[in-house]
Amino acid sequence: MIEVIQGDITKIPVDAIVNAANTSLLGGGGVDGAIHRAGGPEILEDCKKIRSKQGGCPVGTAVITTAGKLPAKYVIHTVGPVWNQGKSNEEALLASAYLSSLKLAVEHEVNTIAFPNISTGIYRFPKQRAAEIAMDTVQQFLAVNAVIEKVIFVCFDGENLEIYRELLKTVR
Ligand code: AR6
Repeated sequence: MIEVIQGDITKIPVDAIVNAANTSLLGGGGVDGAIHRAGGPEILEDCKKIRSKQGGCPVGTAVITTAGKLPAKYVIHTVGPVWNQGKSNEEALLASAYLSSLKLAVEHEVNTIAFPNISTGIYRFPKQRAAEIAMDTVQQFLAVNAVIEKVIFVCFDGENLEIYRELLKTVR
């Protein structure tokens, strides 16, 4: 089941929320900043442990940490591509960010997961195309995977909300 809502992802009581992080895993602005601020220092502690093991998180991949003080159980940190006029394999990398997050969620028996609109803020990926990729990737995954029961797309801005609401009509 796919839901679309408008809101702040740090407030959503699901098994896992996804963070639009960067390769350093050390935090940043946008939704990344909001998650670390609201979740407290435990999240960064976990990120640093992962960094010392694997040296960061490549674009299109994902890692999982505690959610600290957030109502979620886990934060899945994924790194979307920086938009470069479509010249740097951005579409495949964005799909990979969603898919890697979903696979990691299943490994941790996550039944409910919330995604922000990865790469559509500071990384400037065109919102319509990003939403199509997100919706397609999630839909295809849910069709063959029974562990994840609910995926919530949490839109922060009204433009993304409208785009996702329109797309959701086409998947029903
Ligand atoms: N809840 C849900 N969505 C949010 C929230 C929130 N609290 N805050 C912002 N958004 P961005 P990116 C939306 O810029 O483009 C960071 O510095 C926002 O409106 O957070 O993937 C990282 O460290 C937009 O639709 O992520 C990276 O360096 C979406 O979240 C870089 O930004 C993604 O915007 C990643 O850039």
